[in-house]
Amino acid sequence: MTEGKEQIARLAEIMIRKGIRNVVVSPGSRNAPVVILFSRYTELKLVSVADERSAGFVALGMAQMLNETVAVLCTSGSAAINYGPAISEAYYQKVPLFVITADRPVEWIDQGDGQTIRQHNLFANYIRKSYQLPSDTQTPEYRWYFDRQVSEAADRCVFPVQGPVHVNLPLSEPLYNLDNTPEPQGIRAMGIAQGETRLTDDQLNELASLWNGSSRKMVIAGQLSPNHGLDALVKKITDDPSVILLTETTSNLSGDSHILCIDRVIEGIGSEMDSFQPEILLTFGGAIVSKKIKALLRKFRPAHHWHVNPDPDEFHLDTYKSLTLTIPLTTSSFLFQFAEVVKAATGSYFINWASRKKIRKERHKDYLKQLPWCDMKAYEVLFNGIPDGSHVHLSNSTPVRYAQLFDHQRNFWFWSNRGTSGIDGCVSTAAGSAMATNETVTVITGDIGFFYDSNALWNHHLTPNFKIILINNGGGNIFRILPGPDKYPVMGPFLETAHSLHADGLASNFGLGYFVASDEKQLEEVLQAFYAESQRPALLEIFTPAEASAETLKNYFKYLIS
Ligand SMILES: Cc1ncc(C[n+]2csc(CCOP(=O)(O)OP(=O)(O)O)c2C)c(N)n1
Ligand SMILES: [Mg+2]
Repeated sequence: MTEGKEQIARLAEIMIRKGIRNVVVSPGSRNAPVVILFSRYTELKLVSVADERSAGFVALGMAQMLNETVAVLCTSGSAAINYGPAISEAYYQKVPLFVITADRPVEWIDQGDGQTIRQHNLFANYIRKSYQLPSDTQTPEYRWYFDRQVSEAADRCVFPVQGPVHVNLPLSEPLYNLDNTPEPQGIRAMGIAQGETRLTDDQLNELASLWNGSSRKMVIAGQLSPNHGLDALVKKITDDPSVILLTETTSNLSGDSHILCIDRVIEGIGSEMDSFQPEILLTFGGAIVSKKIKALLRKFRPAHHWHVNPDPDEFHLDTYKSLTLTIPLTTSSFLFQFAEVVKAATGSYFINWASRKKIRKERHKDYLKQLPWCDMKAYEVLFNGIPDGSHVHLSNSTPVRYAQLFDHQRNFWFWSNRGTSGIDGCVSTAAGSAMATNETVTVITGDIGFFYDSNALWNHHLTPNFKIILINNGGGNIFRILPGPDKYPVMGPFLETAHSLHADGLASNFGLGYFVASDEKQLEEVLQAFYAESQRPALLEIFTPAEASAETLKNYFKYLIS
């Protein structure tokens, strides 16, 4: 047997050829040889995050911001399972993660060795594909197999759609005899040709004829990464009196004519659907936050619903129970083709929506004038005070919902873990994002989400452009807002999980600048100092009253329709 771990060097070289530059590493013995050999490659930047759950989300945030594959690397056993939450988020949000888990050779699984579990295909339901690599590359056959598997794994992170891929890497002992690791010879990294799918002319003409002949068309843009540059294409299709475009902050589309605050506009619309029901619904992008629009369109179904989605794992994604056609193209590829054939129609459909939007905007403004100190008031101040051009991560649960109630005429880029809507990695994801850019990255989080993911702070790589805004309303306020839970006495301890924790101790333990506000005036004053902190990451804790916050939001929707 030759010495060293030649396969690790092969793995590193293929990853580099595939453009993987960042590896988020969690400590362990089985993966130690990988860490040691990877560190010899200047092309690979290793980032250390001890907690694998947080590490997975840090990598997710980096991958999103860089728009490229980021690797994570951990040891064997339960360490690997801790990647689960980030992997499922990356899967549903289509973010490329290259997940490397070190393992024992297959003959040693379930034989009483410590820190050993069945790792092969561990993330079966939430992975583009899993690869079990050979435990050595000593024969030409194994080298051929190894290179092929790793090449395919890296390509599957980005093709046909982006997502997480798992590479299980068995390593035999000795683990630390690495100095004689030979230079890998004859690496064969296969590639994949770039291409785009197009609709046939017949199919395109059929869609154009339906579209151009209809006077009521609705477009809903789901979550889109800020890197997409779709505004101009979208405008070509929506600049039309018979078309209305509904977006959310997380769609990252800009334009004054869109309906951005969906819930505000559609509240109470059911009885007037004659003027608002679309005949054709066109959707693209990822998750939609608004539960109200889903409920509305499931009830008042359009005659045609076309969903643009190239992901074969989500073949007929029928969110509105009205799907008639899946268009298996990327959003830009479809819009590019479609923009060539659409013609503006006449009609009052856009005007109907625009007038309703205007009326509701006035109601919104009136309501805000008389707001007491509460979560909604804090959001109003924040969205006026966060610096222009910032990246804003909206945590689950209510931060991402409050953000949909404001108009955001200012220039923000929005991110949110809406793949699985978990509260378990929102701060870590934003931390990873901030590491990958020089721009300001703010995460707005609730208290339960913050304390849940407090290991996000346990990280030597946190950057001073990273700003955490914590809305501490003493528990999961969402459970006071949702209709239902508040009727039951167990709501407080078991759902809201009410508490009186403060974050100052955590901030000081992890070396963050700490700022605090407990009313509107303090918040306005402190924001500037908070954003001026340039030496270290900063945490702004905003204390808000639980009961008033929930009541204000519930009353907001009543006020809109009164
Ligand atoms: C991993 C995970 N566990 C549980 C939930 C269910 N959940 C949704 S919101 C929430 C409470 C969030 O509270 P907080 O972060 O304080 O936000 P608030 O509702 O007060 O704004 C919980 C437990 C979840 N989304 N993800
Ligand atoms: Mg809370």
